[in-house]
Amino acid sequence: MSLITIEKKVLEANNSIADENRSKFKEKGIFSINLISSPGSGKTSLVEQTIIHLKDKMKIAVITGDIQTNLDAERIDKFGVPVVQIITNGGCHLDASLVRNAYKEIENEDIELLIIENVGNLVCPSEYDLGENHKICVMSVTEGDDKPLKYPLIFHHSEAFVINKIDLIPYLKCSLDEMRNNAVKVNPKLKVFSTSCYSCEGMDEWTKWLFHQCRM
Ligand SMILES: Nc1nc2c(ncn2[C@@H]2O[C@H](COP(=O)(O)OP(=O)(O)OP(=O)(O)O)[C@@H](O)[C@H]2O)c(=O)[nH]1
Ligand SMILES: [Mg+2]
Repeated sequence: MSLITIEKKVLEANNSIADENRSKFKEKGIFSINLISSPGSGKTSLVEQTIIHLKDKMKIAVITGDIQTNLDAERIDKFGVPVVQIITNGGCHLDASLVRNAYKEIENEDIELLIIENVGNLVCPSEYDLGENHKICVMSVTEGDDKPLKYPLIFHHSEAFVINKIDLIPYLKCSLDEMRNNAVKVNPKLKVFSTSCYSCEGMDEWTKWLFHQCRM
């Protein structure tokens, strides 16, 4: 009983900081997305491709979360965009106060699109509002087409679903249609993209949609 109360209080405190983040981002004209996936689905690869496709059209910054390393920030830094690494030291998700502190490092930058890469975890980050405009769920085809049904929460909360690594489909028993249908069964409003960060298939569609969301 008391555990439930504590959890509720933690989430309420988080939500109020998330609202502050959202107001600040709005005031600064920043559109933000929160990328959520299990480890290795391709979040950082998607961030890299998104920067390549959109950097001449808009000013992008990245906050990236990791349990232990700054390897993802090093990868993003090579693209010359402002990037802040949050190391959670074991924490399995980002929360709004971590994002608030990270944003202070880049608040003087001119930013139109803020990409927040969450810690690799398909479950815990789903519950934490960071103040983003959209949560985006990323899943790779190697994870299996039944996973949207098995991990529904993130699909309920997401605006879009990026199915990544479609270049690997010929080698797998995963059905792209089945994965898409299962996701839409959980959330009929979900916008679904299929991408490969290797061949760049689907990248134009994803980045055009994202650009449009930012300018709406
Ligand atoms: N075949 C294939 N491999 C990919 C694709 N996208 C990413 N990868 C590979 O998948 C591995 C993980 O990619 P990352 O971008 O590091 O994944 P991530 O989700 O950021 O990982 P964490 O931050 O550790 O959770 C790397 O070896 C990538 O090269 C893709 O579209 N196709
Ligand atoms: Mg990563």
